[in-house]
Amino acid sequence: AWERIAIGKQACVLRGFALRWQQALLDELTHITSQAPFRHLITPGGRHMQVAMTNCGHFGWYSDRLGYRYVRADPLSGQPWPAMPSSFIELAAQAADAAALPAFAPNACLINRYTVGTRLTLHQDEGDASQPIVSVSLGLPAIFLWGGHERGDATQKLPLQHGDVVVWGGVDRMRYHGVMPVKDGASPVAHPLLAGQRINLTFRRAG
Ligand code: MD5
Ligand code: FE
Repeated sequence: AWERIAIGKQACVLRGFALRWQQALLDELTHITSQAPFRHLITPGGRHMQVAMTNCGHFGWYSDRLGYRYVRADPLSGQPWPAMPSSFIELAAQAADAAALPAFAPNACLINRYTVGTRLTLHQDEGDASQPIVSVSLGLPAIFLWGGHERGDATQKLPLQHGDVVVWGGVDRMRYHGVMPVKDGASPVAHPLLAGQRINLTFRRAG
């Protein structure tokens, strides 16, 4: 059972929506991260990101001294990113349908790993704003910071738990957002990928 909570004109939280897929997601994540391991990317300013990242799908989000961009191959291996599993595509498409932002066909999935203490500072996502973003939370809970269209706008604190899915589209797609430092706790699910960690899948249309 899941529940839909509106958080904007074209944004909502689907509480528990991903629980039905959790076993498939974790099995696929084990495979993906064996091919394309988590790594700390470098910002254009030369700093290591606290969040460790990898990708699957036709395009992967990447950052180095040259800037942010989507790339077709993993610079670590020179190989294309692992394919996006059908369970990922299905979950993202069904979540977008449930959020009334239908016909979502993601070709990029950024996989973020937060260990205890890791945060993501307030930022705006670049990219094709005509397409929604679907975000899946697994493992440790986190507090999502949700702002407005200006960096200085007030932020709302939104608790996200294992299995929650958030969908952003249309007028809400370019709002500032971030993640508060992840707190220690027992992961709600026993799995090596989730012990003391939060994993977030961010589905987008790129390229
Ligand atoms: C996370 N990741 O929990 C979040 C989930 C990122 C990132 O922010 O850039 O990897 S995705 C949150 C998001 C995306 C697009 C728009 C909005 C939020 N929004 O308008 O609030 O690791
Ligand atoms: Fe973001």
